[in-house]
Amino acid sequence: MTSELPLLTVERARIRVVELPLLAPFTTSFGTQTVRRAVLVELEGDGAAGIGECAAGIEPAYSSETAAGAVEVLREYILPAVLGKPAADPRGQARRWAWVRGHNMAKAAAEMALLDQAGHAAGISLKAMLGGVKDRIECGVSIGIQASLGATLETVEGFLEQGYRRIKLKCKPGYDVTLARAVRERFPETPVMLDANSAYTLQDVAALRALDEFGLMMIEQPLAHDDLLDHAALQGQIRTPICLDESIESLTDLRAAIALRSGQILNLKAGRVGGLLPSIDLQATAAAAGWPVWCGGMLETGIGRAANLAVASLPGFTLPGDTSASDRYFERDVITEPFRLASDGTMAVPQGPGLGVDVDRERLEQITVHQENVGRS
Ligand code: OSB
Ligand code: MG
Repeated sequence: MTSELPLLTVERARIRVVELPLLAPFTTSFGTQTVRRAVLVELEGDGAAGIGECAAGIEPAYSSETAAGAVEVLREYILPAVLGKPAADPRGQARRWAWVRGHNMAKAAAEMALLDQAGHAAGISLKAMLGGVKDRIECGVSIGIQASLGATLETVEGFLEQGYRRIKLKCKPGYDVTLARAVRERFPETPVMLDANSAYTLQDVAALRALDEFGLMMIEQPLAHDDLLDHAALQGQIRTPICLDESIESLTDLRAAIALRSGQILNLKAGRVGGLLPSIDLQATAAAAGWPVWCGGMLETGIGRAANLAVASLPGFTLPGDTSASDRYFERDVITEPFRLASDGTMAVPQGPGLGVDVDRERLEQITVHQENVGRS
């Protein structure tokens, strides 16, 4: 955190669950998603309000966290740790729930709301609070497994026409080499990568080595979420750089991955590592080790997307991320000004106070499926 942030109290806290239908189903090696269910945290105190979005999905498939679990942990432990307590800056507030083991995505949602509140109180952007250095972010797009190779190629073409600078394709055992070959033949120059979401084991090394000939930028999370040793063994046998996603839930994980050479690139998602403030340390540590970093995504609404763009403006983030425009996901986002991709494939980092987005209250009410006040409020 570069700037001094105001000491604030949290006087009121609310948890809200929203469901925003996706424009198209999103299929990975672990399942298909048709809706983004997001837990939102709304905070108020000292005349300033903040909102944060939780990355957790409906099922514990990508991570052990779920939206329903996040609601419980926020209600019972995380929000009571700060509600009505003496004023503190966001880092000080976050320390109050550090005793809670795990639940990084729930913590990150509360932290995002605190930072938004502090930004509103101080009149500074999240980008400035985090120490961001860029005003525009290069954007890639993450494409789910489609019904056919033909449909995949058409989808890729559509996104390239919009300007996206990097294509990420979800893959799984048996749907990898044919996919990479077809995309390479049709788009020989396009930066392309695959994301396996932990679908392989070391038994699959032949198929993974066969991917080497396609000049992929990287393969994301080929092996189990907790297997840094096998990732290191695999990286020793393939040329394609391994990018870690699910494996890295803390700075400790990242330091181990660097020491073991379990990969070469980091997909950084603030939710996965417990917040935006911890993300500052991870991107600096990755940069010091020569690991490029890029900002991942969890199909966030415009609220979480604003935070992703802010963190992606930090100096360690040197590759295009999964920071796609609102219209890649939703018919109508939950913010008044949806995020739009410029024809050069970049998106602007919000400059206004806090997250720098205005929530579309009418849309928010429309998509709310549950809400509750926390504590006495
Ligand atoms: O593995 O990066 C992933 C979405 C949900 C869960 C996990 C992942 C993803 C994506 C989509 O790849 C990224 C995005 O566009 O938000
Ligand atoms: Mg991934």
